[in-house]
Amino acid sequence: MLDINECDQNPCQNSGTCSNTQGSFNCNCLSGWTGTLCATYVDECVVSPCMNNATCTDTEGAYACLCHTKWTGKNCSIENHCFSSPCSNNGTCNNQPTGYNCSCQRGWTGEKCTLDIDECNNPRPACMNNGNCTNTEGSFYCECPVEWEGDTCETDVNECLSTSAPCMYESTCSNTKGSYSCICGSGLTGRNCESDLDECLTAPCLNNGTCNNTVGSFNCACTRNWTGSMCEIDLLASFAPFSGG
Ligand SMILES: [Ca+2]
Ligand SMILES: [Ca+2]
Ligand SMILES: [Ca+2]
Repeated sequence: MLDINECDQNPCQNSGTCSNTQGSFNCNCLSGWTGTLCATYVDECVVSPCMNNATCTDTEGAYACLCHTKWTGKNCSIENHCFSSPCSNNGTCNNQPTGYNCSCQRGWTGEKCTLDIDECNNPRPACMNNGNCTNTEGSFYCECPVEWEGDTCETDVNECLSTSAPCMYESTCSNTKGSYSCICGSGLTGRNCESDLDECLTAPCLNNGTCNNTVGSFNCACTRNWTGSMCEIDLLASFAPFSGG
């Protein structure tokens, strides 16, 4: 016997799926629709799924419950212990079957997040690198040593980039973690190359020349017949061939 494939005519409505059978066909309806051809709309609210006097709103293929404040969950069947917003200082309330608990924001503790955490009294100091810690309600702040900066004094200050660069007389500045060092030019010494090196202490002037110390250098006042930066040149020897005889 010859079977007609009714599905060729798309008999199922509202996006129902058609399957052909011997002598007939079936429609498999999307949720929210029923009937042989999926032509009948189902109102999910008819069966009153929303509990505790909630308002039911029928939607296509589903429903939504608008719960009263003391109830929660898809069907408003779960008691909402968070309805009075019991967690302070922007803490998050977590509803539980027999009560609630609070997830507190940073800086707060206690059952209802009402207690300040004293960050300055922690075993691990809140301010790094010997910063001075001051506790405040819900937070804290640090006063950092000059070598460090940032909320918790965690960042090294690059002293070499400061407008008042510490290394003097154009000596080379090298930043380090928590400090800096200066590489002094010749004739200078001290942490910031601020001190002149007294070269005269090493008696650099030869042949009874007099040493004059200067900032960053020195010079020699030579005795008669000697010259050169260290009085090392004998004028008589140099010019002897040309001097009168
Ligand atoms: Ca605090
Ligand atoms: Ca530094
Ligand atoms: Ca000098």
